[in-house]
Amino acid sequence: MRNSIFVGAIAAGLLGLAAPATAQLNVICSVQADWCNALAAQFQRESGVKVSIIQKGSGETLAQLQAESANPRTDVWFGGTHDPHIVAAERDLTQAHASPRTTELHPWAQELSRVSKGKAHGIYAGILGIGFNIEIMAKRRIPQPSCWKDLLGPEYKGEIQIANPNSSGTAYVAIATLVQIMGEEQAFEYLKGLHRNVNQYPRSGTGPIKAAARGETMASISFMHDAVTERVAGLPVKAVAPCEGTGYEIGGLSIVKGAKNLDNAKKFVDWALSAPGQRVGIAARQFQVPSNKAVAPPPEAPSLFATKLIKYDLAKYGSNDERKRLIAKWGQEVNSLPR
Ligand code: S7P
Repeated sequence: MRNSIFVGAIAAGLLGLAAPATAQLNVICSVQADWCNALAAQFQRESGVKVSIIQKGSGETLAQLQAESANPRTDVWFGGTHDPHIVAAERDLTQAHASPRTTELHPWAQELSRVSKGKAHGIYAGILGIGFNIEIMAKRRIPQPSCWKDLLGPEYKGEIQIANPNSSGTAYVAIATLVQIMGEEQAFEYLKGLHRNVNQYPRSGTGPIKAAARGETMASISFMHDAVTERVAGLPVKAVAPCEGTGYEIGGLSIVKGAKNLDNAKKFVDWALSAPGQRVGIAARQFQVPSNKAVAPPPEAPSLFATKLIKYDLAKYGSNDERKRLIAKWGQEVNSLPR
């Protein structure tokens, strides 16, 4: 999706974001298209800055920022899971920004700024869960899953989707979560068992829940808020937080090092972290938990408090070496196995 809508200088000046008519901002956006489009349109309207926005998953965005690092074409990376944002910070692909909005954020979001040395800002939180198509399960008289271990049962043979961690931040959060819950050896045994039941590892983290919603797969490993998006659209899906506990993402927001439109990038980040900026996601019917304390989560959003959450080790699992090692190990020991 490439969206390039210019709203003229008439609107410029709202909220003190006035900019010259030629002002530009190039954003890569790793949330769903509705939210990306709404962000671009509203920031343009309020600031007069012409926003060019491309939607791309988290792992793919990290690869793009690396590829263009000698001559960056991107100014801001909005959304996507925390680990690749932390890796980008460590590889010096992004730059620190002391946003005046940081103190308005929940402690879990400020933790991302701390670990990334001020380069990545937390914009939302999302809980990892198991998604499933309730109609298929009811028709086959299969009990709804409630634990990670349920997905190893023979009734799930060829019925599960999880994205490919080489391209998807969601899938990497799943691997890192299982390692933190079970220990590495057990987690890889689990992933090998799961592999026998997987029908596909799609590129994008949201692909599996969309497939479950359409009845193309019975179950998925997905962020729970993405299941809510499908459900409010009228599709027969549900998601549960597994009984053994689960992990979560902190959606990141980073300014690219060497950004050609640095002042606009800073304005965008400060606006996106503000309460009005965060309400754009809610208006676009997205159900992550907003990081600004002044913004109440939408009532349908899965609650961070009602879930048995692990204390995700951002520094360890967001480090370049650990992420690379776990993804390579998954490729060699899990994805290479026959199904
Ligand atoms: O917007 C939905 C969402 O689940 O998508 C992002 C996710 O990282 C998609 O990218 P990947 O393809 O890399 O998994 C999440 O950050 C976000 O909550």
